[in-house]
Amino acid sequence: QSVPTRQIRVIGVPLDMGASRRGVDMGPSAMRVAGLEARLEALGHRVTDGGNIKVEVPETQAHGAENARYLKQIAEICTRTADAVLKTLEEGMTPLVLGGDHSIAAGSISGVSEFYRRRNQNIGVVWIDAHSDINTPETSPSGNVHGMPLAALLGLGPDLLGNIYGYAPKILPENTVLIGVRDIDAAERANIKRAGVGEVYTMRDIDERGMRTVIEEALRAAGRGTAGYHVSLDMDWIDPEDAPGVGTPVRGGATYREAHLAMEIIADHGRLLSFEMVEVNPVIDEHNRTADLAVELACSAFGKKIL
Ligand code: Z70
Ligand code: MN
Ligand code: MN
Ligand code: MN
Repeated sequence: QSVPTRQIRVIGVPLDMGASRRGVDMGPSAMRVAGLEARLEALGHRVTDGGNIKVEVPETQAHGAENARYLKQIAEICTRTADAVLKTLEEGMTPLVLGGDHSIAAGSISGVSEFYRRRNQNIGVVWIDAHSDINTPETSPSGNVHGMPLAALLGLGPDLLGNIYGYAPKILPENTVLIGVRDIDAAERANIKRAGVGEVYTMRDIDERGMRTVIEEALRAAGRGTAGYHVSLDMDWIDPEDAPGVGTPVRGGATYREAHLAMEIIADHGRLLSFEMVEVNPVIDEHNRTADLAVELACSAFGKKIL
C-alpha cells in the first residue's frame, strides 16, 4: 500500500521525574525494541532515529518544592525537547516523540508552536488521555508535574514550564481538544473552564456518540484556522486490558479497535504536524505488549490501512 511519504525523526525523552511511579523512562527503549522504525519504514516512510534527549537520573537530583517535584529539571529537559522538535520541523521532517512521562509534552508542543509562530500560524493540540493534565502546582493533589503540561501550555502555569522561548501561552484553548478523559481532579474541572478549553470529549461521549463522530468533531476543532495539529497520545487512554504497561492505569478506557480507528481517521485527515506517545511503563507491562500496541497505533496514525 502507498501512503503519503513522510520523513520522520524519532526523538526519545526518557523522563520519569514527572510521575510518582517509576519506569516510564524506559518507554522510548521499549517502543524501539518493538520495531518502531522498521514498521514505519515498511509503510514507505523515511525514518531516522535522533536518539534520546539528555535526561538526568532522578537519584542525582534534588526534587525541590513538593507541589511540583523536579519542576526545574523537567523545564530544562522540556526546553531541550522543544529545540529538538523545532529543529526537526525546520529540516522538513515530522517529529515522533517518545516518552517518558507526559510532562514532556510541554516541551514537544512548545517546539511545534514556536516553529509555526515564526510563520504567523497557530497550531491545534489533540490531547488523548484518561487524564486532563491541567493542574497547576497550586491545584495539584500529587505534586506530579505530568499532571500539569496542558495547564502550562495554556498559560495557567507553572511558568517555568509554560514560558519556554520566553512567552505564554503556546496554544489557543479553542484549538485544544481533550479526548477520552475519565479521571479529572475537582480543581482541574475549574481549570478546564478557566482556560476555556474548546472541546472536551469524555469516555461517556465516546460511548454515546461513537469514536468516529467524536474524533471527527475533535479534529475539526483542533484544525480550525490552524496549520494543523500535534497529537499527544497518553497510552493510559486505552483500557488497561489492552495497555497494562502504563504509569497510571484507569479502567474504562478506549478499546483496541476504537484506538486504531481514531488513529486511522487522524491519518485520513492529513493534518498531523507531529506525534507523541507517552507513559509507556515496561516495568509493569506484560512482555512489552503496551509498547507494541503504541507502535501499532503510530503505524495507523501514519497511514497504515487494513486493506
Ligand atoms: C492527577 C495528578 C496524571 C498522567 C496521571 C493524575 C495526572 N490528575 N497524568 N497520569 N498521565 O496527579 O495531577
Ligand atoms: Mn531508518
Ligand atoms: Mn497524560
Ligand atoms: Mn494519563
